[in-house]
Amino acid sequence: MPVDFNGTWNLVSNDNFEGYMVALGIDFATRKIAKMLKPQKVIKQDGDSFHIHTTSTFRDYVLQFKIGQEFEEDNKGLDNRKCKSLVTWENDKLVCVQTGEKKNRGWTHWLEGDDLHLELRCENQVCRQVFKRA
Ligand code: VLZ
Repeated sequence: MPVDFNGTWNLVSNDNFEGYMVALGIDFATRKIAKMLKPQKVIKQDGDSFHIHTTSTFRDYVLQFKIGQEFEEDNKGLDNRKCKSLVTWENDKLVCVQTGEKKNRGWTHWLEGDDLHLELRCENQVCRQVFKRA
């Protein structure tokens, strides 16, 4: 049985989002706004299909994928760079590799107790986010 990520999750901590955004080339003005945000994630998981909606007062981002099926991701409203993304299970972690212009780009989701964790990686920067159930 895979882990169940279904639910609505509110950001409670956000370590080095600034470094992650700098690595992505997000401009100063956008970073100033973005780092104040407390995004919410709505995750819908049905078998191997996922729908992750990250919402905030500033911008929204929607990601839909199936485990093991590579897809083109446009990162619209983030850095707007296209990449090829592939999400797989690594034990109980959901691991995404985003292949493109930026080295070492990807993210990992996992559950720890009642918390949802997200590690966002780009080049030599790692951002660590923790979410609690809404
Ligand atoms: O999450 O890739 O859950 O896509 C932040 C929106 C969205 C706020 C961050 C605006 C998306 C930021 C992180 C403006 C620069 C992400 C994946 C894993 C799903």
